[in-house]
This record gives sequence, structure tokens and C-alpha cells, in this order.
Amino acid sequence: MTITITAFETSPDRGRGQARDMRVRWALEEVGQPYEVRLVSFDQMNERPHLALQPFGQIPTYEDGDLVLFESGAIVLHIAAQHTGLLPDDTTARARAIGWVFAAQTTVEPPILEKETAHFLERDKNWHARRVPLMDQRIRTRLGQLSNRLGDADWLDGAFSAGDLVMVGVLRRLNGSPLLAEHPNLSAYVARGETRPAFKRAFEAQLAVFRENAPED
Ligand code: GTB
Repeated sequence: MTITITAFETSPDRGRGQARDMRVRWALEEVGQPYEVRLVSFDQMNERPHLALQPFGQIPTYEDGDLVLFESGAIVLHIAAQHTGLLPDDTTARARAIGWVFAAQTTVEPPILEKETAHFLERDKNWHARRVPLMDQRIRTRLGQLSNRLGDADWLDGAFSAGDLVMVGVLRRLNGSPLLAEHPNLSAYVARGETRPAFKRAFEAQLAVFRENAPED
């Protein structure tokens, strides 16, 4: 059975691999699982066939035979549960690694997302500039806490896991931001993730889509 995921036909990030299909692609590459990609336009994402897979009109989705999944974290965890390499065998270590997936998506990502959303949707408002330092501070708080926990370790809890994959995916949204650079151990952590061969394959695959479909400048 072929696994099929969905991704943006034309990603607004211009090939930087910021959309969440990257996390799914990366997980599939880590476990050596081939997959196909169905590209969807913004219009298609809100049409019936896609909404039947993803009720919120978003990417990514994951199809494998009768199984249809949405939510990138759930997809990564499903892949990790089915193959070796992304979750420890030991039950307690496995539970902690799963905990880091949730921490990445529900504790660290929201303030980052809040700032991005404000930039895209509210930057013309007269109060936007005054909100930026508040949003930066919320991100700083989480990064400081994460940096303290990571310390000088390579990964969050022993060997590389799905928790690191999703956390690096979240922190990559800050690539180029001084907020990330304030924590050299977090910058190095992201770089360590991006150096993994599986990450590179996933990144190249999504970049190829951008190169093929990029609108003419
Ligand atoms: N909780 C869901 C999950 O984890 O799967 C969230 C999925 C989601 O946010 N999908 C986004 C989407 O489909 C793409 S990844 N958005 C369209 C919509 O909601 O209408 C988020 C994203 C998009 C673009 C950039 N970028 O251009 O830098 C970065 C991240």
C-alpha cells in the first residue's frame, strides 16, 4: 500500500520547508518509508474531497489504505509507532518522547504561531508594533525554558526521537530570528536536526515542489 500525504502546491514559504508536511516527510524519511505527495491548491483545500480528509481545510494529511489521518503530530506518532527509529522501545522513555511531541506543538509552538499570524494578518493595524515586544517575550520565555532543559545535550531525552523531530520542526520557524540566536544551544540543536540525512532528503523533496511550481517573479 502506498502512503500518500498532501502538501501545498505553492508553499507561501518559497521552499524554506516551513509548512508542516515537512515534519511528516522527515518522519517518513527517518524510518525509510516511501511515500507519494498529492499537491493541493488553496482552493482545493477547501473543497469537499480534501475536507473529507482534513475537516479544517489544511495540510498535511496522510493516507495509507483505509487509514486517513490529519494533524501532523498524530501522523508523526503513527509513523513512529509503526517503525523503529523514532520512539524508544522502553515504555517510560517512549512516554517521555511522546510528551516532547506534545510539548513542541502545544507549549512551544503557540507563541511562535501567534507572532507569525499577527505579522500576516494584523501588521497594518496601528497597535501591531506595540504588541510585538509582548509576543517576543512570550516566545523568549519558552525558548529560555527549553534551552535550560536541553543544556548541552544533543537531543531532548537521550537518543533522537519523534519529540526532537517535531521540536526542531517548530524551532525552524524561528530560523534567522534573533530570538533563536539568543540561545546558541537551541540554534545548534536545530542545525543538528537539519544535518540529518533524512531531514535533507525531506527538505530537498519539498524544495523540488517549490522549484517546479514557483510563480514567475
Ligand atoms: N494542527 C495542524 C497540524 O499540525 O497538522 C495545523 C496544520 C496547519 O497549520 N496547516 C497549514 C495550512 O494548511 C500549513 S502548515 N494552512 C492553510 C489554512 O489553514 O488555510 C503552517 C504553515 C504555513 C505556511 C508557512 N509559511 O509560509 O512559512 C509556515 C507554516
